[in-house]
Amino acid sequence: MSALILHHYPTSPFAEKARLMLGFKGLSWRSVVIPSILPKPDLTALTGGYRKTPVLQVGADIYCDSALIARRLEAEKSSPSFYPEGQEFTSAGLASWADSVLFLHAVSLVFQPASLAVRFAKVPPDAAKAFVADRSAFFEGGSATRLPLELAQHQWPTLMSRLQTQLERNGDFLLGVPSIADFSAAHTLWFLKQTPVTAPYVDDYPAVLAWYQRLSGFGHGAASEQSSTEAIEIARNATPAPLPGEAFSDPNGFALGERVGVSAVDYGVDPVEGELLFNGREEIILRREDPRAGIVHVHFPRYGFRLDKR
Ligand SMILES: N[C@@H](CCC(=O)N[C@@H](CS)C(=O)NCC(=O)O)C(=O)O
Repeated sequence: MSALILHHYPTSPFAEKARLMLGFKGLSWRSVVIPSILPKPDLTALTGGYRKTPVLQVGADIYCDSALIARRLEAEKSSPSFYPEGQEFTSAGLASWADSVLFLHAVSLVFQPASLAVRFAKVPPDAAKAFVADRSAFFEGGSATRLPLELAQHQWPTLMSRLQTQLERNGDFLLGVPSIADFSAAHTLWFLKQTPVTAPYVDDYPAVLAWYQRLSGFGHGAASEQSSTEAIEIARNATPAPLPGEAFSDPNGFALGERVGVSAVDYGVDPVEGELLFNGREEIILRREDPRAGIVHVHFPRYGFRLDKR
């Protein structure tokens, strides 16, 4: 059986979501640390151009986006589940809202000057400048826009007060039992907790803080280090997993075998080109051949990713 390989870096909130998901499932995994800004030649040898963090690799199968990584981990180990029975729409819907709306509030709060000054205190000025430039370009061409700081500050107390009230009345987790919604909200709070400037956005709400600590308590599972060149070698020597069997007809007429581009809708919209191998309700799979990684199957969530003819 192929190992689970997470391509990530320590300071990425969505990577923290993936690490906590691995911890919740009690899984062992290999850790490949990737750069936090472009270029990322070893990552894109596997993905074909997708540059966001995290990415999960299982042999020659590459899973982009934490929403699909959650589904792949669920397939790896179904219990405990991210999608409590009878709450499939609510858990995935709330997770998707938290990953976008809640997260973009935190991005504005974290990118405020006082917070950046602390985060970059030990980073050489050129590296800090390069990071800020990378992230400005990252939002070009997608549907998401950066929230003005004033609006994020204005709306944050509403979001946290609602969360605080629900947690006080309704138990330990958002849907009563743990679900993907908890992990999608927790990584945003983790992001804010990283410096004393933004930690009060969480700490001022005791029930929220206790819930966040409950989720952090799941830990990260058992990780061992791996180099990016070893990961590429693993892909090269592996055969992609059999495709899922699912009858689905594409509403826009995309046919299997067609050459397509797949890109995120919101931000970080760099397209990945390949042959459309699978097109289902939750997942799109492209086949691509890479000079270093060989034949790989690159998987994307359907929701939040668009298909274009090439
Ligand atoms: N929808 C994506 C969002 C991932 C995301 O925005 N990741 C950030 C880091 S937390 C990123 O890719 N930043 C740019 C980079 O790492 O190059 C997911 O759920 O995985």
